[in-house]
Amino acid sequence: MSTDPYRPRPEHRFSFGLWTVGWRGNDPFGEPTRPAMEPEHALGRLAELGAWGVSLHDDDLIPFGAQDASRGRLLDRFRKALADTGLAVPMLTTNLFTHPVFKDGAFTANDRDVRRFALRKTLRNLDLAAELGAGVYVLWGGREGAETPVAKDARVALDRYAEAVDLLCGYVREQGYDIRFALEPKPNEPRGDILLPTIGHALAFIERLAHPELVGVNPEVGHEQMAGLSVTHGVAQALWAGKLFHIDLNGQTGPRYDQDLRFGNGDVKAAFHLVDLLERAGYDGPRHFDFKPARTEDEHGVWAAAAACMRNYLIFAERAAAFHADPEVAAAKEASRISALAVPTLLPGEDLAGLRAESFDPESAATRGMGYERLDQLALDHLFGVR
Ligand SMILES: [Mn+2]
Repeated sequence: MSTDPYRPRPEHRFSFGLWTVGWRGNDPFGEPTRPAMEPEHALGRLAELGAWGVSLHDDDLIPFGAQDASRGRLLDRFRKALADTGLAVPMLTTNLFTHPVFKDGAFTANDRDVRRFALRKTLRNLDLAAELGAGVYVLWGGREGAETPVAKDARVALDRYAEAVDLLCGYVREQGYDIRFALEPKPNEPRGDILLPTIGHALAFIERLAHPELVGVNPEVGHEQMAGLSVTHGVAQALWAGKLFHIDLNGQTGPRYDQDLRFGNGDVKAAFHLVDLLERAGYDGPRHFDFKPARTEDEHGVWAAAAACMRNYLIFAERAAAFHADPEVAAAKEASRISALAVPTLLPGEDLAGLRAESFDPESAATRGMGYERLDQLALDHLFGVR
């Protein structure tokens, strides 16, 4: 029995995209720096490291355009590796971005036959998701966008986007699949501008669908930060709306290209507060890492990065728990009136007439300090491990 408190175990529900540890390091300026990795090898190493699940795009396992016979062989090998390792498959998704046919989008491509092909590709992979027991199906529309406003009327593109999601929800209901969809927002890259760019856009879109109960979000840490937004506020709103179906944990340093750093690299403070939020909210979905091990690394570096994602999550969770358990923090929270925010502004039995009749001295109220500087430093002291 290991005594390392940061050792990941399956009950932590850590999962990894097959495309993350399998990323070969190719970027827009350089060729791959690592050889291809067999999915079975990836599953074996992930299970050894303490991961619980693995997620995948259809094309991660079965090359685009593969014949039925080779598809069957690859799936058999994958099913055997799942049985051998005990890994779950909590999430599947469709690759609707790599092949040049998707250069103008998939569900929102101007070419109708491309849209119909994208639907067929997704329906086929939904059947596999159901067979593998995936409860979440992620829709990342990386190519659903444009480089110029003349390319498409975004209002019409959203009609087609909603039509596609409605058709997929209808299919899942008709088949009786226990699958929910999770939209993954991203502001840009690979398109100049992508539709549903933030968590907020996606949440608003969902409410206009035929089956909003079947659709939630899959926020990615770096994607919100690319838009210069607070990922904790965005994820908190998704939780508030009952829509956090899945999450992509990684790292990013501010608005720039999509870095997909390992979780804990990049904005450490935001990562710490995000874990605190997820743990306090009782989020019980997959803790999924969508990162790219730096292309400077060989395979040892890949596994070091994967292990570090899980280790960092557990460190943040432990540090956050220590922060909340600290009596000095409790006193500081009281001084900051943190719990007072949970008291309704108008209590039951009170009315607006009573509220309007109250007297209040804004000059004296304005002199009260909030104490956030002290509270924030206490959080940092815990994060730094000096308390
Ligand atoms: Mn990303």
